[in-house]
Amino acid sequence: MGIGYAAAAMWWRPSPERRFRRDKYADYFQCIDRNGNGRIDRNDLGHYASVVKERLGLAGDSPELSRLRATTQALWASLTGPIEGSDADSVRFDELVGFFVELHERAQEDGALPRAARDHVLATFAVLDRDGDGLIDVDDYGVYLAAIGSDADPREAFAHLDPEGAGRLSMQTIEQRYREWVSAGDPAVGGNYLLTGRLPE
Ligand SMILES: [Ca+2]
Ligand SMILES: [Ca+2]
Repeated sequence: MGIGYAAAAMWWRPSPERRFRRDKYADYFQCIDRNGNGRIDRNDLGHYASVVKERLGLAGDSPELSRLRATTQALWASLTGPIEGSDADSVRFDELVGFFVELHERAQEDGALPRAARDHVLATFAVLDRDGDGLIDVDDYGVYLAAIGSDADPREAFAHLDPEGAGRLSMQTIEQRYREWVSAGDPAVGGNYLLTGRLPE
């Protein structure tokens, strides 16, 4: 009985670090659920691709647009693939939070990013790296933020990811920032900005 009570108290009153992580995951969900129907599915990622297409004036038959469609599709698959839900074609809020909580716990245990996290970070990197040259600059990042509907200032957010001012982020740096994004409970950590460009409210 005492254990049940303690578990319930923990659920209702999570530590500030846990609450902060959960709020981050929630903000990310809200950003990628572009049509706000409480599920992440193909339509949301299709919306992402159309915003980028319009913003950059990409022609319907351009290689940039094909690449964009392929990378957003892979990003969607990286989230729906490892999450077993009642409906394999979409991801609910609680499923996505569960996914990140598990990544966090597994990374705490053995320090390595689980396979599912690696797929998600690779897919995110490919979406960010529009020209496929293996580096992300502030313009790439700004396009991503606009397309997920984040109101963050890209320069300000980028500075948190790139404190030394190199101007470009490699896959290795993005992976490091992704680990921070998943696990940091301290708002001062730069990686908190990675997926949404901002701290949760
Ligand atoms: Ca949706
Ligand atoms: Ca690039």
